[in-house]
Amino acid sequence: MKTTFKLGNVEFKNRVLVASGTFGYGDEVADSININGLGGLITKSLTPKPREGNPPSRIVETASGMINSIGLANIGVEKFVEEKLPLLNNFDTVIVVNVAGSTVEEYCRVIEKLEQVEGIDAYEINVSCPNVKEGGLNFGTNVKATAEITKEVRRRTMKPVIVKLTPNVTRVSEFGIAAEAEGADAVSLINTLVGLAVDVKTRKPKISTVTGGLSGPAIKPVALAKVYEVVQALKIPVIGIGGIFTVEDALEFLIVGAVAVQVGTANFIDPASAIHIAEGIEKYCSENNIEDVQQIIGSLDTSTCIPIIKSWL
Ligand code: RRO
Repeated sequence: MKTTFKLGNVEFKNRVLVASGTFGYGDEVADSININGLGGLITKSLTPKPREGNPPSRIVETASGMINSIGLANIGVEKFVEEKLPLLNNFDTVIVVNVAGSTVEEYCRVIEKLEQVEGIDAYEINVSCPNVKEGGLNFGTNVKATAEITKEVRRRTMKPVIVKLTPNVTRVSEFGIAAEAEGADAVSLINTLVGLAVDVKTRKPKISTVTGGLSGPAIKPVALAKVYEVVQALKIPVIGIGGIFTVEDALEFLIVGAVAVQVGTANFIDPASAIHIAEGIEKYCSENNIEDVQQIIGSLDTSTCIPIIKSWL
């Protein structure tokens, strides 16, 4: 049974990665789960300098998901290289560093620093953080800025570049097309949807920044529709993210056309979720006489449907 896939020269052992911001830098769970069972590990977003992030409350649970407003809290690229990367290099899985910044120049500084060290396989460029004033969504909701960041990052590395897209736009495929045109190797989506929760006793927002990013099972159907849209519009691979908790959830994204998936919010309940899902995909394939997971990808049968939206662009 073949479970592997490649992005550029990088081979992933299976199709299930852990999403940025839901797995720290891997060190906190390294003793309790088998990290080598992951298709890949994506770090929390790194910026040139450490960031404290937003004040509390910055996480709240909702009926079928959670809202976060972490505000890009991270240890900064230098501390990551000194203190976290050596541990990550002990693992036999693909290491993807998620990169963020307030300006194009900041993204470039992170890449330039990381290009000087060994042990990083690929980059995910976060143009989609919903919770910071500068950068983040400002880039991710502006096609030109998305193109510019992709172009500048591409000039600085030969490693695979994955651009992570926000769903908080009208037509997400326009952003995918811009990233593809500037040399991205893949896109990943969706980042969180802007959400709001209110405490009716105090009549205050439950999150210090009023709104935050909604994730979890609530967003899966939105994510599937956005992935479907982008798969139709792009030639480069699409990585699906959004409320994946079960093997079936992951299979839905693969069937719609994602080459791989990322498990996010589920890690807060069980950090081994992605490993169980990867094992479950393998089981599904062997039970259905599928020799290569690739055979499932894009196998969605719409022949009996009348698509409401036929052309996305
Ligand atoms: O740190 C955050 O608040 C955050 C980020 Br960078 C992101 O990309 N998505 C999200 O939901 N939260």
